[in-house]
Amino acid sequence: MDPKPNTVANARTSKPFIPAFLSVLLVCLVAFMFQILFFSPISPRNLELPPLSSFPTNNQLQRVTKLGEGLKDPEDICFDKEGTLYTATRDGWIKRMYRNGSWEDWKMTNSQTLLGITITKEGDLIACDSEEGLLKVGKDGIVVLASHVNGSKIRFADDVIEASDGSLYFSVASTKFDLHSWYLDVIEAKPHGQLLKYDPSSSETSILLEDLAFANGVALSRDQDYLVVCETWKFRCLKYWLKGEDKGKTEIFVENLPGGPDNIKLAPDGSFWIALLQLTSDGLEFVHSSKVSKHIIAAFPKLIKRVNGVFRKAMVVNVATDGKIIKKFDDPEGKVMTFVTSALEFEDHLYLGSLNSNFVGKLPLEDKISKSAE
Ligand SMILES: [Ca+2]
Repeated sequence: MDPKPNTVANARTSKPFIPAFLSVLLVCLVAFMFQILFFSPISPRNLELPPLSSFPTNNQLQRVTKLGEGLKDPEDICFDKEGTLYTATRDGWIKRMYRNGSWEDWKMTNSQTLLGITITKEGDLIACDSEEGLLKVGKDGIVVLASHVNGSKIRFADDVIEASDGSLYFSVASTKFDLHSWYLDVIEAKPHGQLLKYDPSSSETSILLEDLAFANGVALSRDQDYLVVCETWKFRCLKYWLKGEDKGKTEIFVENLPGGPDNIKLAPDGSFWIALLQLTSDGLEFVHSSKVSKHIIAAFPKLIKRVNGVFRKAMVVNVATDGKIIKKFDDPEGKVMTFVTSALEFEDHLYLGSLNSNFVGKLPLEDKISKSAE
């Protein structure tokens, strides 16, 4: 038997197979890309990421004690005048913790999309429902305060604060994407956010600012002369003047933050605590400068989870009124907390909300505790 003729024959018959195979592969690839680009939910722009932070990394957020273990994604927290802590959880409850540490399931809202909350001077709780708008939760039940603005449905209400005149200032993160696809707004990197005002005397809602880059946390300055609104994927917060000669004008409050600002809270000393989302996993920064990558990621939800860094770390910063970062606290490996969305200072402790923790974190602010002991 001579194997050579067979080998030659095989080689002859396999030759046309290679170009045919490559053509099929190429057609499949083109069809795949066409499918992804044509049906893509996003129309992306490139996103400039902030420079690396000069603040050293620490493990401060790994020192938290866990309050109310079993809570489902307590995104935001607030306190009433008596020092009772409130949080809205993903299962629709507004829950509260009394000073003695006991928890109560206070009100069932039947909403799985609650985000920012605040307590009014009347003692009602105002909640942002990212599907319904602005809710008032009080002794008399639950009322939708604002569901439309300029004839359009309010989508993705994110955070709210009450001014001393009773006005409610609140953010709309995105008029295009919903809570469950929030990361698409980040990778699309086009501004769809708004800052709104609800006037209780007229029950009217108006638009103060548009074209914000995922409008997120809102906070009032200590004198209530300006409002700060966070733009998550621009890594900055804006100052919107409410009083004085600059009333109605906007300027940058802080930029190049080492993460995307989520909720912002006024601290007792007049500075602000801001929770920073780690929007990109280490090594995947290139995704934000490649439109093709963005389309591919938008087509595969599992890839979104891989690129998004919020489930891997946590970070909060304390920012002075001049926009300088005073302190930064991290959980760099996400050992105890990830996806921290809120940091609220109350009686020398920082209370931390998260969209990926089943508790509220409580961190002692050692410098303040030792000062009050002096
Ligand atoms: Ca938020």
